[in-house]
Amino acid sequence: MKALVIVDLQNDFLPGGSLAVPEGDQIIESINETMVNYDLIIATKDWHPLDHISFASNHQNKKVGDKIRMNNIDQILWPNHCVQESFGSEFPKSLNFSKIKKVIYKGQNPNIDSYSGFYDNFKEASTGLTNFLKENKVEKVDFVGLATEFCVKFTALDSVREGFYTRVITKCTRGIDELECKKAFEEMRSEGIVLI
Ligand code: VGL
Ligand code: ZN
Repeated sequence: MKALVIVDLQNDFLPGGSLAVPEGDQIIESINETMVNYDLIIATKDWHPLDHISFASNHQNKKVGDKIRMNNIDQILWPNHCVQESFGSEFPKSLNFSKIKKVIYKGQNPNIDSYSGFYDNFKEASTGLTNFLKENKVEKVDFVGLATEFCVKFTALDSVREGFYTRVITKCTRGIDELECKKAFEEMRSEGIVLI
């Protein structure tokens, strides 16, 4: 079985959203078109409570973009985004989301961020994505979505570590920073992810 995982394609990550990825909207049509090639389509959603640790608004004297050290890991502070049940957390209307069989939520724990769709940033809590893929006899997983150098990268890296044949469809991803995206693609390739 071959699955497509759409990473964090949510209004807040699109132009006009609170944490907009440049050109994030330009991948939606190609994602809709490629859906016909898969047995199973899954989406991840960033799904934060209002008091989430990654929001600069929850830290005194800190601003968006600042880095803090929390529980031995670096945390970048973001604008409020993908708050549970908000418009910003929804799929864009133009995405053919009726084809999505399962939504995997991440980032619900207020004290820890979760870039990967498989595990939180401590590598402790699992989202259930591995089990869902295995229950459905999936061996091959292709990834698309936002943002290349954060959630797409960390999700794809966990996928290959979990033993899935893992590919990233580069034209169906967009990132925040061009140089960081280049580095992210190199890291993914060096870890055994196939870039197409
Ligand atoms: C993401 C920053 C914060 C992402 C999520 O989906 O790449 N980036 N939360
Ligand atoms: Zn987030």
